Amino acid sequence: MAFGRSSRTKTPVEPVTLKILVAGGFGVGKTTLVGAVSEIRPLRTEEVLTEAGRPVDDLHGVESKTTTTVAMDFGRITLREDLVLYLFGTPGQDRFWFLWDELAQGALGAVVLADTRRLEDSFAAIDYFERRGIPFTVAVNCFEGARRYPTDTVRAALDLDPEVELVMCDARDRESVKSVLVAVVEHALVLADREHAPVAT
Ligand SMILES: Nc1nc2c(ncn2[C@@H]2O[C@H](COP(=O)(O)OP(=O)(O)O)[C@@H](O)[C@H]2O)c(=O)[nH]1
Ligand SMILES: [Mg+2]
Repeated sequence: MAFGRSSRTKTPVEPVTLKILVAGGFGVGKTTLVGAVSEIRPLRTEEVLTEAGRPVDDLHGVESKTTTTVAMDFGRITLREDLVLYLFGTPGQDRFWFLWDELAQGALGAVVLADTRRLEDSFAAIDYFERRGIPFTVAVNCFEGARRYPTDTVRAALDLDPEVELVMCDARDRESVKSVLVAVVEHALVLADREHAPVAT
């Protein structure tokens, strides 16, 4: 097929696709986060959804949670026309940990969601990514009714390395989640760049 120069310039670029994991304890908001930004109907094994089609402001956090994700959440978001993220929510239940290694294959980075009322629920995910050298960003899902803490306090409680970013978010809010994802991608790319940079002599 012959294309003139002008038609070639109009050919859309194939977007780069990146894989991002979404982890954190049970009820921390992983399914909510993926659902808030996904352009495709999130694929879930839980079909009795509480959050879909229901006003978000009548929810009261974990207390209103009636379903759980058995396998995983999957979603897609186009951050820019040339950059598409595939989101994979990690299974929240301990007995599905064996799926993580499979999911982590080829992931650029991860979001670890945390709830300040139950920070310890995020330790396992943080340990997991630290041990495997997968870049991650911690996003505190600010549930209403949960006390707000200064980021330094949360960082100390999670024992985060100085280079790990910690951001605040609302997992129900598209723009908020988008900025978390941008932070994750930027952080992971900086680390990847550093790893591949020629060693200074
Ligand atoms: N108030 C409030 N509720 C939230 C927020 N994020 C999630 N939820 C609710 O908390 C419950 C657990 O969230 P879910 O996404 O299922 O958690 P997961 O187990 O990590 O997938 C659901 O009922 C959500 O609607 C939030 O930022 N604020
Ligand atoms: Mg879930």
